[in-house]
Amino acid sequence: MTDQSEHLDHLKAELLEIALDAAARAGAFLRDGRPDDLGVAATKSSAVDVVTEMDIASEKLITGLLADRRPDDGVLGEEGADVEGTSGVQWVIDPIDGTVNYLYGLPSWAVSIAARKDGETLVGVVHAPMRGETYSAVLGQGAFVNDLPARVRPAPAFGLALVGTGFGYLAERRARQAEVVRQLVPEVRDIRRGGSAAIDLCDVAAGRLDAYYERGLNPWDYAAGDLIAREAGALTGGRPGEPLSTDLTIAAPPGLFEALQTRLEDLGAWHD
Ligand code: LIP
Repeated sequence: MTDQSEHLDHLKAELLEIALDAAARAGAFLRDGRPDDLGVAATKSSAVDVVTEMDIASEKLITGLLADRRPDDGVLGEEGADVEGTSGVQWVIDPIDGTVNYLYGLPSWAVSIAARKDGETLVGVVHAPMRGETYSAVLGQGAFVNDLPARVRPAPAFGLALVGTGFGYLAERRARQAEVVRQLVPEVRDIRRGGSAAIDLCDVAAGRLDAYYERGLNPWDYAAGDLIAREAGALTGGRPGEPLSTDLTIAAPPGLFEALQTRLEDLGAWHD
């Protein structure tokens, strides 16, 4: 092993340990400290795009830990964290993915933390406290659910696929997304809408969904789950020939990924 690859492996191990620690601390804070009277602290793109005091507090907890452990890193967080950094490492954080679920007391929410080096995701952690599960991956080293290896379900026929998706916060986009899913639902086994992209991507990784797609996600929604899904054997991407992005995020095992990507292109799932 060269010195460079040894250094990279050491960096990956350090970033994983920090991501797991930060996600666990934020997850315990969110699970145990959720106020009974939790309300909406602010809205963003629309009246239903909400932020709670716990989103903000969770991001502050995570960024504080990162600043202590790796002060020269960059940070991008959903609730405003935006630090350039000088180390080449950037943390991408969703302090609560599934905020509306958390607000309503539904269990499907997670803390999502990814670490990128020069634009490539090296480490992804998605911690789902109400499931008692932590999904993790290190580039080139596989994906795990807690301590067990995660592997995608073998690709089924298109008509037997259980497909996850989600909807944005703007009424016009939701109407368009509903039109896409209206055409898709009779063509597949069924649709699931869990409310957390990070968990949906990890469910593909764990074989609990055959596929997932969504338009309108932000990097903090998919950064960690994308790596976890890929390390579990999924293909991820957007429109044909494009990486996943806000335009369109798709994850599925080979064989199903291509069929779903083609169908979504035909349905215009990549535009409002
Ligand atoms: C959510 C995503 C979900 C999407 C929601 C929302 P948030 O992220 O995880 O897949 O359908 O509209 O964007 O806002 O809870 O961090």
